[in-house]
Amino acid sequence: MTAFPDMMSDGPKGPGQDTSLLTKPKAKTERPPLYKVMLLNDDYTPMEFVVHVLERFFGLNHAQAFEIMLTVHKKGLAVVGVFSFEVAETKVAQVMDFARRHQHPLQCTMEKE
Ligand code: TYC
Repeated sequence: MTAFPDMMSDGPKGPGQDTSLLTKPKAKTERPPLYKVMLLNDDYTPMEFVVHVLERFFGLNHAQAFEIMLTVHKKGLAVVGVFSFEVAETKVAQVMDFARRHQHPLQCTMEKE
């Protein structure tokens, strides 16, 4: 103890000095994993159908959709977007369902980035 309160370390706290209700900063801030959604080539699905799929489910304009379709056609597959797990899963399901309903063998898959 000292006669001078200013010099004590455990005296009453001034404004902004009471940290008892503050949560500790997180040690790590991990971002959720991302998933690549890919389209696979086949010999039967019409090119225009693939372009339509890319416009409809991936929000691509016609030129972008055509370019990605051609990449898949030539290289066998291409990444068409990168999403959270749930969004990727939904896109894959939408594309697979749409292709099946139109009786095209188009395949769409996802893979952790
Ligand atoms: N190879 C198909 C054709 O020649 C076109 C195609 C492109 C199919 C992309 C699937 O993901 C695909 N008609």
